[in-house]
Amino acid sequence: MSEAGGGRGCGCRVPQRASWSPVAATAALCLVLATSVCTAGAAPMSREEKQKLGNQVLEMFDHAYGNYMEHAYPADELMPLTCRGRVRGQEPSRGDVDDALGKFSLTLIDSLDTLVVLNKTKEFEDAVRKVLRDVNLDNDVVVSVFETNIRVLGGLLGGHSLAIMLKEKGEYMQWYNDELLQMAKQLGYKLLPAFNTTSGLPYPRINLKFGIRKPEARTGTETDTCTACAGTLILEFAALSRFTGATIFEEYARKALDFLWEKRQRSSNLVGVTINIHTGDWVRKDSGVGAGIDSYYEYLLKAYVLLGDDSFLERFNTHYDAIMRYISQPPLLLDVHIHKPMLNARTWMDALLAFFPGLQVLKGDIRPAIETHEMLYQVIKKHNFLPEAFTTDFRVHWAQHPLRPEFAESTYFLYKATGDPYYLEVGKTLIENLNKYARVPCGFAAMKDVRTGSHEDRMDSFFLAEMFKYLYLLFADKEDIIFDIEDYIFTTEAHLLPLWLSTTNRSISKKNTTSEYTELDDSNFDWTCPNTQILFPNDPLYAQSIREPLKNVVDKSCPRGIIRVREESLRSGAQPPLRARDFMATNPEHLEILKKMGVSLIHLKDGRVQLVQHAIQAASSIDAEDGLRFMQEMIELSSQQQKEQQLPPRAVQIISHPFFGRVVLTAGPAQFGLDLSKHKETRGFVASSKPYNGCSELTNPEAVMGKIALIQRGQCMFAEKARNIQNAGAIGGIVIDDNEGSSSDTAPLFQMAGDGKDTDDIKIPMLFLFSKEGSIILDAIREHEEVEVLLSDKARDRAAILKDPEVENEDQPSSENDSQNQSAEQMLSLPQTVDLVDQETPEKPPESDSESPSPADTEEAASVAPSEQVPSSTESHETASLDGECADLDNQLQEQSETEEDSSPNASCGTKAQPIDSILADWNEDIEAFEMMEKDEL
Ligand code: DMJ
Repeated sequence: MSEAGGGRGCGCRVPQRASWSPVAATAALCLVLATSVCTAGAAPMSREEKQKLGNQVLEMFDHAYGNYMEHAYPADELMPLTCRGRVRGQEPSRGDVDDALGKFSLTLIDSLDTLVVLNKTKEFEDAVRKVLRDVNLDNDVVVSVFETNIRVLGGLLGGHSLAIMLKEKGEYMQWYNDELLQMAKQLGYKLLPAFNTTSGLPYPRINLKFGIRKPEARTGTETDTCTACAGTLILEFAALSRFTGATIFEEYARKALDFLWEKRQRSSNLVGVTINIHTGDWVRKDSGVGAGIDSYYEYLLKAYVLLGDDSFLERFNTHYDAIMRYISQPPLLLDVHIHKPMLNARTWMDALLAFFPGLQVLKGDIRPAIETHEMLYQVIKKHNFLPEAFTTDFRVHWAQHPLRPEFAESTYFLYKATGDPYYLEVGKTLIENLNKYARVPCGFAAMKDVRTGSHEDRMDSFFLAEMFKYLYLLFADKEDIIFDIEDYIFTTEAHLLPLWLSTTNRSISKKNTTSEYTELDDSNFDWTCPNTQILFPNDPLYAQSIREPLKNVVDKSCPRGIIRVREESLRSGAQPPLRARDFMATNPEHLEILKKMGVSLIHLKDGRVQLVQHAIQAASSIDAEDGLRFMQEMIELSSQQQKEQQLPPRAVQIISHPFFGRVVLTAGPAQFGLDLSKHKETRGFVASSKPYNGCSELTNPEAVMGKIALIQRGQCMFAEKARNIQNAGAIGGIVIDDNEGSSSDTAPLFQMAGDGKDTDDIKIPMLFLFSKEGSIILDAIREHEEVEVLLSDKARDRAAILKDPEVENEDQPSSENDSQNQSAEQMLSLPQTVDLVDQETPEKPPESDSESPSPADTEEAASVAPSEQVPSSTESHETASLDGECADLDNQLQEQSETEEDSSPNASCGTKAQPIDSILADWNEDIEAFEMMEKDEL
């Protein structure tokens, strides 16, 4: 059995392994290949079209890989906007995200096995030689253990796996003598010092040259790591052990997994997002299937597939049961608290969870996989890509999209399981969107903001490791691939490991397993397999019928309708609880309800009102729960209102040859001049003004007349520059930052303020670009002389731009943006005031792909509220005890455990009041959890 496709009956090809239970395998891993089945609804795709799309994927890969090799190699990554390599230390730090870069030609290593999957065997041979010749694993760089494992160790092992396969075939790689494996082993030993903790959980970072302890290492003081970071090692480490016979790697990875399993919250069977590597305490007690946890679950199931060790399946199924009970709220997957799993921990989802439908396919649970995938697809149809985070009512929560492959991965697995051509159409859309919105002359650029279509100078290595593999495989027939993909398992980075490893050097698994199970306990999970061999042929509308009710879920979404159904259903017949959006501070009835919910109003000296909730003052536990929800809603409402009052970023799109609209730069607006959000875009050729700072009358009016003038920031007010270029006849202006190296990747956008006087006389649009983005235009002028750009609120469709060169330049005044600020050339950073441009980009990148997003709008409740509504809630970490909750409509609700250790599922079911001590203990714990989450999210 491989995850790539199935074989017989319930779809599992079962390798012959001594102790591996074929019953368990066939029953639990229900991936079904139904290629001959075509469900009604989506028309079958012809072989020609599939081939055409496959070829398109190949061409796109060539564009990405070719540009990396030409312009970036041997650097770790390509910077596709500036067309050069990203070398750590030479670019402004992006924070933790840079920990993937170890000066080891990351993208090349991550691409190795993709080359073979895509039939580029010669290029593979060449790439392996380059890795052996050029890559140094002994650099004095601090790297993420997790990222280095999944991308570099996994890349080397995937490369090795396919190198020996090719060698055996007899044509290519005849010279190969396990050199990649030797490098992998060297790297494995470099990572081992990270495991030197009493818990066996690895430190999150390590210095490749100096390890952890030595002072030169500059790392080793961390106390926390994410669950996925500690729990995503077993496939690579076990493969390394089994390939080499050095058992230590598998032992260490098993120990870390054993520890995590021991630390699961015993009543909910969930794990938190971050854990203390020394004490084993959960640091973040929220739990989902996305950022921070995702591949921990993935590796439990896949470890069972690769290693045939029942205890991994047992653990996976126990967690899966909990996930489906608490986190899955179809079609949503929402984070909850590990101690109070009926309480949602947030009202947004992150993009990393898009891998989960694929994992559900591997598990054999097709229905919820179809549902969640469909929901995600609709979010994509709305925004072209999956934003890093989006709310339960499908608004953008964090607008970035670094070309993540998870959705393509799930699409591939769903196609393999259902054979429904609908998923081919989905893949086609992904290809189209990548080419339309992310493709730039020098590769593919991450989306900085899916709403504006602006780019980031970034092409992560996983784009080559994963995206192209899954897209190519989606359209490929068996004969299009030179080996049998079903003999391999995909790691989380889509590296291929051969299933025959399960029977090689397997002594360690027996010797060191610390699982508490001696015999497989299957009482807690369902062994039945949704046998799609029966399902689909008998009911070709099956997948479609699951998708159908979700078709309009994004457009017609109403958060209330989808989430909290469980709570509301509990009180059928009861008065619906007060919602934050309906609340009016002047309504005495509302004030009464507030009191019942334990919420008090505090009038602050500055006229604002603060809301505080004390669960123990609520009339009942249900009121306390309503109070908690009310507070959470109020926080959300406030931050949303703040956002709405802010202005989104603007876009500068280069439309002339050879860019043709592909390069979109994120720009800051001005508080004066033409407001591009209210008027059509301004289009024109660019010209540099003289003097370049634009602080006096221009000496080259003939050059800027009818054009968009480029001016350098500094030495006078923004408004003064605008007047000078306007007087010279410019139709717009772009101010370029004089602070060399600045970029919207690393600095918060801001809105150019006026000069404190009336700026109604400024009619032209003005935008601001940081230096890096500005230099892309300046370089373009140097190279191509005539450079035409579009100034707008968001990137325009390329086809429309190219068809319709006549774009109106409306010359409307903008009067609403007068500023009273008196200082010269004010730069008002966003968080300080609400009337500035909304950056809508994360304030800090996640530590790793497995860390939570940090959206700008997750700050604590703001001091803004609609008029007539209560203005503020700033101290709202309060929560309520949940005694009295018994069952929801699905009979899924279990009573909340009161302490981590001591809980029996039905102990307090009933309306009986919870003891005050227990309420207080819960309350403190929740406050702590909320505070922690808020801190993390900020
Ligand atoms: C990849 O590096 C891996 O899939 C990882 O597990 C999380 N996601 C990134 C890509 O988004």
